Amino acid sequence: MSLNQATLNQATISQLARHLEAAEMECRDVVKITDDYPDMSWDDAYDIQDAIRAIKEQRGVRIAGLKMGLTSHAKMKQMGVTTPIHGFITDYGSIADGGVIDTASLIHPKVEAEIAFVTRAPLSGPGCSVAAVLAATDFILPAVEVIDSRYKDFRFDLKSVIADNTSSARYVLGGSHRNPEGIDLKNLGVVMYKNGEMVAAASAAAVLGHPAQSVAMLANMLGSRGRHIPAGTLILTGGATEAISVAAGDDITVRYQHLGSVSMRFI
Ligand code: 0L1
Ligand code: MG
Repeated sequence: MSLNQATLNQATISQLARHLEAAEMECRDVVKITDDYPDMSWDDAYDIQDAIRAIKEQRGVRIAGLKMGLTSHAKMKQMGVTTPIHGFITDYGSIADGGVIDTASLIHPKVEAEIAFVTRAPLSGPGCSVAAVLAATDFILPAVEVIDSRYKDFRFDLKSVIADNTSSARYVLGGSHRNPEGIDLKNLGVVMYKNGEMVAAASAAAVLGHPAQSVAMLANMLGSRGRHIPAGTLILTGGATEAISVAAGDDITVRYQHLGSVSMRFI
């Protein structure tokens, strides 16, 4: 049996999806699921994430886009992994730029400064490249992702966090968008301020060397599961900065070279 082959049966996949989705909706933490299912495979982990997506869609939630996680080499090294992971974002996760985020609806939120892409043509892998992504990009825009692992103290392994939809919770998109042509996306600077103080700074190159590489990798990872990125998809490419913990009372502003700024307040 290949290491990636599913080991969990459908009933267990469904039960674990309900367990993690309920933890998100009820805003309570749980222990990582690999404690009870140490042999679960990568396919099992993505199957649980897909089952969570199906539960939400049945409830009327609209899937607003896709996300890549653990795309910075620093974060991959910290986690001891070499592969980024992917998940989805929802309509209810969207917060307006300058808006308010209620920490009572989250467990232990952290913010990450990201670059978002919107595609105008489908992308598929294997073999998807940065050039293909840039040719298929409608526009890019600044984004902040609010991650909120459902696992106690953010303690998890990679399979558990894939199943938990890569800690996806909220996101704020900036109001200005740009065609990437003519922008040195690779060297685009990003600075994050918390309550007026600079807490993180990065170049977009922190995201796999170039944020379009993150989209290419997403297309290639989806390709291995027989899927693709449709035209018109919003994609969060992963944190350029490290994830910064936030609590009620915190104001976050991120300034992006060429793309303006994004801000939010936590209550
Ligand atoms: O969006 C992300 O990079 C988060 C991926 C999951 C790991 C975490 O919760 O830190
Ligand atoms: Mg992220």
